[in-house]
Amino acid sequence: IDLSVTWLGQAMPGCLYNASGVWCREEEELEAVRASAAAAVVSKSATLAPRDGNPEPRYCQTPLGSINSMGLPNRGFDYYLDYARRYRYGSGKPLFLSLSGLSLDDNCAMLRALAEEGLPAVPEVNLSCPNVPGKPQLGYDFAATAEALDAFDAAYPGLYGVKLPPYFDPAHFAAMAEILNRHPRLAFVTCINSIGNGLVVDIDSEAVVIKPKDGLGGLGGDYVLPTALANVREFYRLLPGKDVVGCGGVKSGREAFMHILAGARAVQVGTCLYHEGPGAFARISSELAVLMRAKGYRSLDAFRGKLRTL
Ligand code: RRO
Repeated sequence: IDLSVTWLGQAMPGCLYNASGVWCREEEELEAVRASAAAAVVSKSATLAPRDGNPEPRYCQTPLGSINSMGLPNRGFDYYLDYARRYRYGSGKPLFLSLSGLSLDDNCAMLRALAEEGLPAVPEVNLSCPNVPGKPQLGYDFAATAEALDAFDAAYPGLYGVKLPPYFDPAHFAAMAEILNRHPRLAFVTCINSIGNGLVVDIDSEAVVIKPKDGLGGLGGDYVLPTALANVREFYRLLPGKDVVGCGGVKSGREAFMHILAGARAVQVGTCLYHEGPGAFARISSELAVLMRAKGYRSLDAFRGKLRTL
């Protein structure tokens, strides 16, 4: 069974890697992902300056997934740029740098700095951080997204991607696709970030489970799988010539298979990785291979995007 993927002109040894934010804030974590059965590595969303993030508790596991309001804790752009300078690209595992500037100027400054280095690292600009108090998600403001993508094109001469929030209406899929399709160097979209501003309630304490934003936070895990699949499938159809990276609710080979069937080129693991650690990549890969063998598929190309309708 061949789990390899050709993407961005490169052969990757598999299709799975970490979702940005999980196991990727410190160099040791990034290196643990690279050393695992993951096929690529993406770093924690960076701001220009380092940030401590929101007060704790700011992450909570539940029986159906997770809720977080981390608030963009990260080492600052220069830390991840320095990691990118020293990254072992020869391992065949692409490095993605997630960028989440607090302003359009900050995002463009990071993109220009990355471009000046001429590194093979690929930016994934985060248009969907739900957890900085007072900062709406860019991806829900279509005019601001259009303006941002024009500025990214001017700031960065290479291929790049964006991390999108979940959308819930066909009119929104169509409107966002029309904007994204104006940008040929926008090579991929990652769908989805967490479903923003959910509320988990603990009956025993009669309280919320995380401190920031009076308990509101981004949902991941089982809660989000159908929403993630809908976003992958819709953007796979609406963005010809671009790739879709699936993210949301992957905890076994079965969900990875579903994302690829819906059109995903590669698949990220978030909540499950947070709890299981980088050993999750070898487990999910072998489960995917077993499922493919049972179905008679020898490569991911054999079933990618082939989800049937009734
Ligand atoms: O750091 C966070 O709170 C965070 C970010 Br930047 C994001 O994009 N998605 C998320 O669930 N949490």
